[in-house]
Amino acid sequence: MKILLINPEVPNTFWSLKHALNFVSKKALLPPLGLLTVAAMLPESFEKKLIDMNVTRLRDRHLKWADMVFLTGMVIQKKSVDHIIERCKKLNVKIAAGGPLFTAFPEAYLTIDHLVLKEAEITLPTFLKDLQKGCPEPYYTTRERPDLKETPIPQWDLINMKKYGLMGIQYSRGCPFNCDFCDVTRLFGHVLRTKTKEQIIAELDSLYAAGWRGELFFVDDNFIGEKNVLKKELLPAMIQWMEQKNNPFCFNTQASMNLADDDELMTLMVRAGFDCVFIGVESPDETSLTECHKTQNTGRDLVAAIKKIQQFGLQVQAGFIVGFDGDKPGVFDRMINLIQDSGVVTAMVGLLNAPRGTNLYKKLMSENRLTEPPTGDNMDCTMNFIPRMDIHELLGGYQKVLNTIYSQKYYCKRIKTFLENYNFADAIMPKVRYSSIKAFFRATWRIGVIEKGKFHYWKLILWSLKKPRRLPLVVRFSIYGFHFRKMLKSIRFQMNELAAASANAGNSVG
Ligand code: B12
Ligand code: SF4
Repeated sequence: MKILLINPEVPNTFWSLKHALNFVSKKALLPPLGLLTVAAMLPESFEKKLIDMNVTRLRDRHLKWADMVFLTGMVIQKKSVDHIIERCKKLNVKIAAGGPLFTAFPEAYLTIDHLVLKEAEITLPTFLKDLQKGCPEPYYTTRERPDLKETPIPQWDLINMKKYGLMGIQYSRGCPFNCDFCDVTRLFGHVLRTKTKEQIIAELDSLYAAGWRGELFFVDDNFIGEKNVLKKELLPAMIQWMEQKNNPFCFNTQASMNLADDDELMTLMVRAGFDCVFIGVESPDETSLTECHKTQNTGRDLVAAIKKIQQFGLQVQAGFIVGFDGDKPGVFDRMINLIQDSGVVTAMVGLLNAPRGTNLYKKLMSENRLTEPPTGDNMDCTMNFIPRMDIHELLGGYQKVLNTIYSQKYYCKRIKTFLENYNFADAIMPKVRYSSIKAFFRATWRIGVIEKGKFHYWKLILWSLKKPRRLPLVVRFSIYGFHFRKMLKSIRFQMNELAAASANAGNSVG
């Protein structure tokens, strides 16, 4: 049987880093790890091809080759998903679809031949059995959550690694916390399920053998959900592996703020090669943090906690949200101060949205405040509910935060704040490669010669030369900044349209 696995196109967003990837001649940030994992679960007798539409064009000849298309998707890929479904229908190619979009909105895709929902480790084997018997059902789902000990190594040979900025690896699923806007716990549960250290070492070996060097993203939603196992088992094994192989990788991941409370864990993570963590900081205000049950962030000095993590050798990227019921007009300035003072260079500020099934969604439904389904992009100026704050005030404040933190002046100031606090001593830094040198020259031309405000770039470069270890990070941040400024331009445009639309429709935003 011939299976064509398709990852639909993702629009250009703050998270896609598309403008930044151009500097290093990469097409996409990460490969579709879900599809690569699913591919590895298929029988060996199946022929497989994978088209990631973010790096390769999907042609009719690809579809005609296939006996069945295996389609994945996030909500943000909806437009491309709809287009693929239409093309498959025209060419009479059957589809089996799975992944977060279909699991969250199955009723919107009942015309698809086979929905294989939730985690494939459970639903896929039943589907495959039925398929081989010649009687596959239209709908497969489960209430169970699989043990990750059975999850295979992703099938790397289906992609061209050179097209991607990072490779992905997954250690755990689930998160013990209960933030009310987050659908990770609805998708993957509160009980953390992990792979064994042997599985992770085998995955590292497989990536190494496939020729990958450089950055690896642990895609876990909260890598530190089970600290003791990390400290006793996984991290020591990774430290040993990295030493043996002469540090071929550096790692980044997502973690909760309580990382700052555990010096031993931070030390071990840095020794293992972690140099960056993404943390959901969300809000400078205790009331808003309490409102959304972000208990791990309450009752602490957030700036001090972030700085402490940086001092251990981990860059902190962070997510922030405005639009909580408890947000007062002063929240915007407090958020700018928090971001600037803590030196979070990559700060992702979004408008609150309520994904379906979350506690926030249920609360808003009971208050009759839900509008349209979320678009899946928390930075496209849409909300799927009516906020408490006046919409113009909220959008104006949001715009002010974005305009300020991504302005060259504030952005460069933040880079300095971060680098002055960051401990390089123990960090395993990404090795300088040919592509980094090329990126430096491209950045110098694009940001240092062509772009407005170039003196900020040159000031920063000259400043970094006092301590040359800072230079690669300064160049990298400058390239990210270029992407953020480009995205901001399109957001401004959407903002204006949205403000006009909401003026016509009273206070609601959809
Ligand atoms: C890595 C990641 C990214 C990466 C890239 C993802 C990529 N190229 O695949 C980056 C950082 C770019 C990213 C970005 C975003 N992401 Co993201 N991301 C993740 C994350 C953390 C891990 C995904 C992953 O690799 N998992 C590991 C694999 C093995 O699991 P999986 O993909 O779920 O696949 C399993 C099943 O779903 C299923 N399956 C998947 N596909 C298929 C297909 C078939 C045919 C079958 C049978 C089964 C199947 O089987 C697999 C094995 O069990 C998830 C959260 C999570 N825990 O999954 C969020 C998540 C997928 N992201 C999400 C969102 C919202 C975003 C953003 C839109 C955020 C934003 N607000 O802007 C952006 C935008 C995208 C962009 N412009 O690039 C949401 C999606 C929600 C939804 N219902 O669609 C998630 C679930 C997190 C969340 N709850 O908020 N993301
Ligand atoms: S800590 Fe992160 S992953 Fe866990 S529930 Fe909160 S937002 Fe979701």
